[in-house]
Amino acid sequence: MSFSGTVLITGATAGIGEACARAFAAAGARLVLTGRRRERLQALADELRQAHGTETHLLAFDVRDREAVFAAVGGLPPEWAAIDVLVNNAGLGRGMDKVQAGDVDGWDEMVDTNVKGLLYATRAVMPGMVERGRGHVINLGSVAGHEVYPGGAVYCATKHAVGAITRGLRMDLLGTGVRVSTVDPGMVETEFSVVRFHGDRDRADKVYRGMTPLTPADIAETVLWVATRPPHVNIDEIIIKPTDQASATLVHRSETPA
Ligand code: NDP
Ligand code: 8X3
Repeated sequence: MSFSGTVLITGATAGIGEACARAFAAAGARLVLTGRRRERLQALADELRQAHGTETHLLAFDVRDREAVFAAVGGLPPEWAAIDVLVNNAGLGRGMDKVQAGDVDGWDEMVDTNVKGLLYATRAVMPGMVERGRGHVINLGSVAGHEVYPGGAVYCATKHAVGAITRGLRMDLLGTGVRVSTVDPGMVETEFSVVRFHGDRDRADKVYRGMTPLTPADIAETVLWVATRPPHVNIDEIIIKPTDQASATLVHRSETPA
């Protein structure tokens, strides 16, 4: 698959966003890479330049910071301002406590990042796409946007919101030529579970024990495929799960986790 446009990826410092950067770079894209950890953005940019000659522009900001998002996108130099694809990937889960014992700071983090951050990035990029009469917003939803599981009420609510925003945005953009899609993975082994469990690597490892999860590259390949359909084709949503996962809670494991 080849792609010659400019792609802005939120959360390109790890996991699925980083894999999307690699996939789009290999396909020939120019990349605006964003995330809070600037040194990781720089290392990725260096790697992609060496591997594919990829041109990159780096923006380190927190998607929860509304002013920072609008300043970063609004301040793009003219040669980087025309974004063809926005990959709204930055996101996280925090904890798996029951609501009645929930960590309220974690709720704020999830809602502010997964819902409000996604909206800020979309609002900042969208006017240019509408003006040019083309563009593509690809959101990272989740199986958690289709199902709910114990201890996941707030995370699942944010991903249900991503689904609602995706569908509403597609209606709002009807007739503009701008496409809107969501790619909704099940279990993908990234830093997601380490972040969810506040750095508890052993607990994070247990999430994937005895089963074969998806890789970030599996999802990146799907995102690239969605972006490279002909302009008259809009892939609305794709749910992609490991073969070992039948639902958010039903996972086949070859051994019982300790
Ligand atoms: P990772 O933790 O590996 O990566 C998350 C990325 O999001 C990092 O690049 C991080 O960058 C960025 N990010 C988080 N918070 C912020 C913030 N406030 N501002 C800017 N960037 C931020 O997780 P994944 O790659 O797994 O997750 C990517 C997306 O995929 C998320 O939306 C997640 O909900 C979704 N998803 C993940 C699944 C999984 O099983 N892993 C399954 C389904 C969906 P930095 O910390 O440098 O800012
Ligand atoms: C992340 C995967 O199953 O924890 O969206 O919801 S899950």
